[in-house]
Amino acid sequence: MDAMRETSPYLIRGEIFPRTSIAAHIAGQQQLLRRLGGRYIPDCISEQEEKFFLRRIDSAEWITDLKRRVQHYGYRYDYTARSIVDDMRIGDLPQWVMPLAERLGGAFFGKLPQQVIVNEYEPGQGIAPHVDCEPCFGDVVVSVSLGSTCVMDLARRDAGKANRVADSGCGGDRIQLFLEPRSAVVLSGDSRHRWTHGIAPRKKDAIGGGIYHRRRRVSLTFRTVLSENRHAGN
Ligand SMILES: O=C(O)CCC(=O)C(=O)O
Repeated sequence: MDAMRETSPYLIRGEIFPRTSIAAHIAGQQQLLRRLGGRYIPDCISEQEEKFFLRRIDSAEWITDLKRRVQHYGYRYDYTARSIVDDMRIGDLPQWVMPLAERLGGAFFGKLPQQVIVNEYEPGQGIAPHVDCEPCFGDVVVSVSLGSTCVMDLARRDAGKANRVADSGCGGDRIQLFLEPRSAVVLSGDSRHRWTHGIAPRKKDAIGGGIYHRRRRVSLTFRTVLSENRHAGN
């Protein structure tokens, strides 16, 4: 994070917050996530790419059976059965997402991811805490944020009721990740398998000393798909 970013105010929808506190939060979450085998990468894509992806996504058809709208590429996913079978293969990923899929493939997956799910969250919408289907998907999951900030909650899977906030050694039970537009969060290792991730259905997030009003956020989640006819037991 450069000096500009540390000291200049953070302007979101006309509200100004000091950079320092949210910058400190982000630096902390980067360390915590690394200890759990994950990564947080600010500015993983450019503003131009963000606009381009949003245009492509908005010109495609949405699936509307969930509380939030989604689009599936590569493979469909059955949220009820929590399974992926070979006949759910739609085809190759679309051309518009390939340059990013190749970049993420090289950096994090060691191969080309085969599935992208687009999630759209209007302010007040979220996603329940979950661990991505383990028999369906590989060990790395990468989510790229477009359009808005939001807080993603990570919670230790076997956490009791105490719900202690994570300390610097990850001794706690939950971590709040501040996801910025154009950032990527990489869930791998413990953060993929031993911690749940979810987004509370809120219109604003209080974090790092500021209040961040959510706007429409669209995420692109990249996964590799494990072999056919696997069914999740969780
Ligand atoms: O919106 C996100 O960044 C996370 C999406 C997610 O967890 C999922 O699709 O399972």
